[in-house]
Amino acid sequence: MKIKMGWLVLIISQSLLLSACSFGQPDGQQEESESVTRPSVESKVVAQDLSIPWSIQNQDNVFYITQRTGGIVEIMDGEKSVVKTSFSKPLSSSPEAGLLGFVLHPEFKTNQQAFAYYSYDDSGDHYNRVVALKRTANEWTEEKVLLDRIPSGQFHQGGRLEIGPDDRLYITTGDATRQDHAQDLSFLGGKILRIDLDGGIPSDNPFKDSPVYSYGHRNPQGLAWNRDGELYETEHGPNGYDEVNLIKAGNNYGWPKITGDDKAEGMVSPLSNSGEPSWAPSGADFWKEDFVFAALAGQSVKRFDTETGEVTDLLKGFGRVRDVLVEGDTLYFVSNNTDGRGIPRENDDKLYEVDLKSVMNEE
Ligand SMILES: [Ca+2]
Repeated sequence: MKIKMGWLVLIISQSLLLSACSFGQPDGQQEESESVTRPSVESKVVAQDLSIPWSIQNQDNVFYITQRTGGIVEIMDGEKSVVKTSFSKPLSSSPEAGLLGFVLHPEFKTNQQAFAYYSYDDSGDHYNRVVALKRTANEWTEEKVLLDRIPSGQFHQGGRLEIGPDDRLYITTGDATRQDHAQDLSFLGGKILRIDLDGGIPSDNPFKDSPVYSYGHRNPQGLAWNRDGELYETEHGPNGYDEVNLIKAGNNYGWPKITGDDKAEGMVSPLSNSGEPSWAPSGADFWKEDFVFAALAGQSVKRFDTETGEVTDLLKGFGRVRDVLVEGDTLYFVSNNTDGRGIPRENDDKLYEVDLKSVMNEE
């Protein structure tokens, strides 16, 4: 189905205040109440009626957005179509699970390949896997499983995929609520993994014959490299204490031994943490020197100033935000109000576009 979309400027004439109950103890979700408030900046709606959108890619003026419930939304010239994903296992419907990360192959234009991270159920147990996909005429078809049996649990799936400046595939995995996995190099949970695009283990990985790049993570969510090729990450902490980390090969980021500003020998503390309030950070990107990231519980796009170490709100008032993409001075982001923990507005969820220079002028 194709839906013609014009450029819409979202105007909410009055702010609505609503309440939502909190949902048990899922990840970083301790919002006591949520409010639907006026957007803090002017924006354009690029696409709407998305079903729990998770990850944004853009190449040659086509957006590719995964939906956690399956399918990849393609948006070109304001036309939206949902392209079916054909996987070898049925998607898990656990909270936070499903079709998560997605990244196009660097040679996508010629080989039509991409990579995806999804959760599935198998004989009563739950796992995540990383697969290579191919875009055929009518669907995205799974071609090869690159990494399998990544632990999945009730919460903390990880799931972000990014291709680094070194043309390797980086993968974030959650501890799947089994905390001790994060410190155990023999488990794939609670890690940042790094593999070759064909699924092989790079010979310069920090641990021999292991995809583990860094460990001691609880639920890492966003990855982005700055202009110097340094890797920054966002991570969900326990009841607040969400983190921004500078990731280096072989480092131990401390979970579950240390959180917040705690220090311990052989472990790396975050560059910044949220303290008690929860950001529930997710996808990330760089705009110039600033690390920009989505916040779910924090209902905003946040900016980590790499010089001062300060985290501030870049924009808010759109509800929960799952992923961001920066292209030049333009920020794209997807809301996540249909994920069962937010308050969906009319035609949610949406892909928004914002001019970052105007945002900075308004500050
Ligand atoms: Ca940590």
